[in-house]
Amino acid sequence: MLYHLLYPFRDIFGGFNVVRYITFRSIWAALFALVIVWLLGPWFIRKMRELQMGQYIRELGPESHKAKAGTPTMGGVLILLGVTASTLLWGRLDSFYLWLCLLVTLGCGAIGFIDDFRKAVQKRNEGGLSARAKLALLGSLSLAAAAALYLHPGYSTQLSLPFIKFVVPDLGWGYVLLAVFILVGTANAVNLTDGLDGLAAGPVLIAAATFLVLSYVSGNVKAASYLQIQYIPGVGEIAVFLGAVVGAVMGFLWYNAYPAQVFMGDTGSLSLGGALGAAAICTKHEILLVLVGGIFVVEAVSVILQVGFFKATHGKRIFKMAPLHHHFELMGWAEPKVIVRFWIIAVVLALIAISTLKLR
Ligand code: 57M
Repeated sequence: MLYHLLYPFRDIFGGFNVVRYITFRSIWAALFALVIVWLLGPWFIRKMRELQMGQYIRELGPESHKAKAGTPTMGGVLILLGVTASTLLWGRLDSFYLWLCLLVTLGCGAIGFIDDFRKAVQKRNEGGLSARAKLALLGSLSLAAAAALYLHPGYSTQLSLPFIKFVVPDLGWGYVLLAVFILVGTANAVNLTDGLDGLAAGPVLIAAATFLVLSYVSGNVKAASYLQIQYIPGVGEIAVFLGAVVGAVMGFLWYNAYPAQVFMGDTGSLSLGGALGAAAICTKHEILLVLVGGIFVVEAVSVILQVGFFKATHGKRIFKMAPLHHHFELMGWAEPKVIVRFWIIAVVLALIAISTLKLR
């Protein structure tokens, strides 16, 4: 909004010219979102305690998790507030990609909120939306977003492959199906990862920062042609949205760091997963998301393998418990050790992903 308010007056006051730059607005979007979440955090946590919107803990979980019962949840509301306010303030409101990312994030957040709210009201972990209802809602939202992208003039249905420069298969309408799979898959994978303090927030922050860089270069004609990646006019603007995500998640992590004072709930995990999926498809770095979000992929695959093996063998397990973070906990690693090691792996994966821009 500031862009539209200040830029027209750059001839009267030269300083207003600065709002032209995506880099400047991305940094301030991050700082603004961080301050909002950081300032509202204590009030929100107090309010959720008063309303008794606390977490219910599953019986079969690791013993150490029982002490977390009653921790305020739905911190995702705070994250969404920070992301939305900051994106609207610092973003260009005539950007299609910016609106697409923001609406997917808010839509996934709304689905998560219904789930969290029902669990909180019914005061049990199984009281939320059924898995099927959640999947149907996420699928419909993703289909709407994918169709909007498909119909957007100039948006290509070609798939960029990391390491390979000259093979860019055109998926045509099949791209819509791929985009739905990516959006639903990422939202669910981040949700599964969100089982230890800061375990989802850390890698989301790292992945959003990585996509911030990728969106900037994909939307910059010189950088894109230098790196020989697809140039997507206008996509650079989602760097501002991703700046807001980075800032809001940092502000949230302040309170979600071990020992957590608040959990993000499905409101947070589904919306942040949706945000990363949307960023990956808008920037045409769909396949690279597997690397950037490698932690989420491994967590989701651990669940698929565990459940599949469990069913096939009538009760045998590959891991001590799935998702994977529970396996390490049950091996005796302290919770902060699992969390920080997963963060380190997320940073390594992000660095490798960025380096693939030159490995072509
Ligand atoms: C939700 N939610 C956390 C919190 C957070 C198919 C199956 C593998 C599904 C999976 C599942 O339901 N996963 C998705 C994970 C829960 O956190 C809440 O949920 C929100 C995210 N959706 O924001 O509101 C618990 O996680 C802990 N937590 C923290 N710190 C945080 O910052 O400590 C969360 C955030 C919280 C808290 O304890 O209560 C969750 O794990 O429930 N199911 C599972 O994950 C279960 N796995 C399982 O049953 N595995 C079996 C199967 C696959 C054969 C096995 O391996 O034997 C585990 N869930 C729990 N304990 N709690 C089992 C053990």
